[in-house]
Amino acid sequence: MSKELTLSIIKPDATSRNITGQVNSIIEKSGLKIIAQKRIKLSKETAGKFYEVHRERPFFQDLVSFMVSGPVIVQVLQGENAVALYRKVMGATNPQEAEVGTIRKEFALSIEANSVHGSDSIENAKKEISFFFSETEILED
Ligand code: IDP
Ligand code: MG
Repeated sequence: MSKELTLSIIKPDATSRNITGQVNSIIEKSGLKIIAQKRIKLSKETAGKFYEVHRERPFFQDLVSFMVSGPVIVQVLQGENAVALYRKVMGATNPQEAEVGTIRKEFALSIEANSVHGSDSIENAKKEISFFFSETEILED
């Protein structure tokens, strides 16, 4: 049934260009529902913790600096197969490889400044949602 949840982040390259609404429009047209959303400024510590799995990757420091360079919108999306569906709606990590109509193809500036984050598994979605939201902030349909 349509109870799966995933975590989305609209990244600083998108908030700085004032295209939050355009990103949300693609999300909503895909059938996903934004059931929680807030605009926050990440600290280096929080961004580093969130991207912990990438700590040893060469791009880690740059990624953290980018993620704290401006506000982000953290969101909970609900829908049938929300995790896999949102990965499809986002498009490939590298926008040059992303399919037409995906958020990253439409808006991403580079492989790093690629406009959105989406959880990559149901297990990680649960962890990532609770990283940013308390239960009382999430109103499921
Ligand atoms: P994903 O966001 O598509 O799941 P991940 O491999 O989990 O991609 O990487 C997390 C984020 O790190 C990417 O969205 C992107 O912002 C950044 N990133 C990934 N690969 C590179 C790279 O090769 N160079 C610079 N930044 C990268
Ligand atoms: Mg990832």
